[in-house]
Amino acid sequence: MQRGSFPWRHLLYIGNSNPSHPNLLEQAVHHLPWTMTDRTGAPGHDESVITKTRPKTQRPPMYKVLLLNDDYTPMEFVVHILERFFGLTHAQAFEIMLTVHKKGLAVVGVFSFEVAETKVAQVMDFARRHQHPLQCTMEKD
Ligand code: TYC
Repeated sequence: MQRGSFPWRHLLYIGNSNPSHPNLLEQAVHHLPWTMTDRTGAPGHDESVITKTRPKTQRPPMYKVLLLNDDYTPMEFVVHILERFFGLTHAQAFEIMLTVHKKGLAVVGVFSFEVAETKVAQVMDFARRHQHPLQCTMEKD
């Protein structure tokens, strides 16, 4: 684009960076003791202070949802709960139910606090409404 032939030629000129013809912006910057990003030598500048920041993102704490064994809740009821509230296939649900039955408890899933809390409440409420003593709890991962 020919810069000389437009009313906004000065803007174009400032933005142009031809090494053999330093543009207006470069010339102006050379008269400054520092730029906006380089404040070396500026009042208040202290080279002994570490100014680099490390962006630190924290992952939310996670919670295990545990299912406990008892002698009375029917196996198929537990399998149904695992399918319904934890999105497990019948085979996965059956396997976890058997683990609880044999070992006394099992981790059903790991979730954020709010999701774990909701799952525990759903299981406990469903079991209570069907008059089964099934217990479900959560603990920090
Ligand atoms: N132990 C129960 C029974 O023999 C089955 C059962 C499995 C109950 C898992 C609770 O979380 C449980 N009928």
